[in-house]
Amino acid sequence: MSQRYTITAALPYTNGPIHIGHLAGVYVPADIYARYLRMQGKDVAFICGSDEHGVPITIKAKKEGITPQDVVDRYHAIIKKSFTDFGITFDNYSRTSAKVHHDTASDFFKTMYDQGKFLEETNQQLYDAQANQFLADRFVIGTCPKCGYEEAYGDQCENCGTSHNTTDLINPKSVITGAVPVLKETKHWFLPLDHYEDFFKEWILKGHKKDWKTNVYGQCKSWIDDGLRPRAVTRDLDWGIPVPVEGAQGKVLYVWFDAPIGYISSTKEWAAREGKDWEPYWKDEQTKLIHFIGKDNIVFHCIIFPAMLKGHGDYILPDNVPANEFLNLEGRKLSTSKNWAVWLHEYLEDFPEQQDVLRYTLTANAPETKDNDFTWKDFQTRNNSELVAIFGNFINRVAVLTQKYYDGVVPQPAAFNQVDLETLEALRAYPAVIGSSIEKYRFRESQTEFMNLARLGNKYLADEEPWKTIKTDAERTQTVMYVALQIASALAVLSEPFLPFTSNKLKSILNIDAPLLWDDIAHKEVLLSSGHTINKSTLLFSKIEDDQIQKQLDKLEASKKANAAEHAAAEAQKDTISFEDFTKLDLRVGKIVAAEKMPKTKKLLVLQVDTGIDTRTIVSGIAESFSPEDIVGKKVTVLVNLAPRALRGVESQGMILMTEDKTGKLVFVNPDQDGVSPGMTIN
Ligand code: B3M
Ligand code: ZN
Repeated sequence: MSQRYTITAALPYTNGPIHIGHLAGVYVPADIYARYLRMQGKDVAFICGSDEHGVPITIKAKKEGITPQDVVDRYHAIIKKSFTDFGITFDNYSRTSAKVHHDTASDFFKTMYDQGKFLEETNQQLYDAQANQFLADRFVIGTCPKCGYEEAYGDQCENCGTSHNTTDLINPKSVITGAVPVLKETKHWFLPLDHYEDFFKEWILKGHKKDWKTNVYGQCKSWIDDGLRPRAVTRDLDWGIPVPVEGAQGKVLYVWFDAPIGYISSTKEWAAREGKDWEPYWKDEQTKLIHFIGKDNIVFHCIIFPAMLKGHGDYILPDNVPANEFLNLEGRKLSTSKNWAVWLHEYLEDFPEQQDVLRYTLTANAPETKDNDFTWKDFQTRNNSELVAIFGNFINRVAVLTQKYYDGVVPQPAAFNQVDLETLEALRAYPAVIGSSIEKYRFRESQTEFMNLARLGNKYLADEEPWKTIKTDAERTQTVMYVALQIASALAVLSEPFLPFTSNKLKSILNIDAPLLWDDIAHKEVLLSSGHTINKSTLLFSKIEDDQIQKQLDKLEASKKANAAEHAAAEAQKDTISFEDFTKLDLRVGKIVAAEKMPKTKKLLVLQVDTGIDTRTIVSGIAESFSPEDIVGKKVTVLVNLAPRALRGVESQGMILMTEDKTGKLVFVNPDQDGVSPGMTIN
């Protein structure tokens, strides 16, 4: 029996399409891994599906005046198509609104409930009295109790990754109405994580989990060291899976309780379709369960879901959880709501049939050990200088010369010289080298090794120069072309996990139709036999031009602007003030007559401002948006009677009124200019 693997990839929320961050962090690495294992002849179930419950979906539905089901139907279709388009080879892609999932999650809860694995507690939860609704999870934002981030969600802080209860938030605010929530009693079921502390110490801290990635192990350790607390696994909401016990009307399972069970239900759906038994994939101790996720999902996959699996009792635990850090885009955090993203469906409109270029760039820059940046310039360079210039160039030369010299027939080699033997020997080492990096979840490294094989081919041809020897030494040329064709066919096979579309193209150029396994490259005496005929060459990759890149940068610029305008309206109004309060402010037009950087600071400029009353010093935190020479001579709005205060030893005698567009750029208050829109706060 070959080793069995259950590979899961985080179930994407169906409240929007997916972007490059999703692909880079989760789906491409998971797909490389799954494809590689299949090529190793392993028994693989690669499982995913849409996560269709949870508050963000209901918020989106409310905003658009449609039902949550409408929202999930729309995005489930778009997301599923993106995965297919990018060659992500899930064995099954399900959805958590499917009946099999509702049944599986209900049963799971019921089994734990019947075994007394939950605490039932009535306590106070945040309630929005205006909206008549409890504020679960993302219905509330406030200050993170751990890191102080002011826009933390009720269930999790996106800044530090901590997951908490809504009542832990400092200064909570309802997302629905903006109201300050009140406390109201309600009953819920809690998973007593504290009861599992010893288990986690044993399993993660003392166990073999030290071989988990350091970011993953570190987060788990910090959680366990902080002490685990009970977590509510039910919610007062009307969208989700009804809590399947008496006295739970109007309550549903917490989305993070039902979603990971989605992996199990998706496996069931797959097995039923394929006529297989799903149970060994989740219950046989020999099966390796691997969860591919982003770093914000670590606690759910390493603590909460394992506690559920353990509490339930029938299931295996994850062998590894190779979570990635985040990908940024052109220096900024990717964001669905701010439309700061490269959407997969849009990418394909602009770069049709160039899925592999994106897969390649995302793997080359994968945020494996730290957050990483995607830039369009780098994308272009990776394509033009690596895929086109190295891999594509090598294949093109091999294919064209084989056609030209031998009418496409693989020639008979003569005796191999030392270089040939070393080259063939080096070639045979690649499957193990690439594979070993993949097995360690080091996908960047594995792809670099793969490209080293293409480099090897390129160098071999450049050194042996068959285009020269053809004039003088027919036998030598045959040998060189034969060796080069062996390298080309190894590339066709070993590229499959990374560049699946290219792999297919190359296999068809080389006319390879027998499925070659990974290790065949190391062990088969001959990969492409003499006498075999290859097909006409087509280019594997094409150059990406500057104007194509500029178009993408322009798109991002436009989204910055649109977003600034949209965001402006969002901030809630402050408390009403009296007219008297207002007249206390002495606002004047001033003119900046001199400006210089405050030494040893990044943000501060020291300005001399002519206020009409006097020329005074004002220290302003605008140095990251303006340089001194940009602003001398500018007329600005000044609050002149603000109490003076010393900044870095310089007394500031007033304040220049500024606003900030959503891209973080400060602008002077002059409402009639680009980038300024209604609702922006002046301060
Ligand atoms: N739906 C993905 C996210 O946090 C979340 C994953 C569920 S995996 C069970 O974007
Ligand atoms: Zn935080």
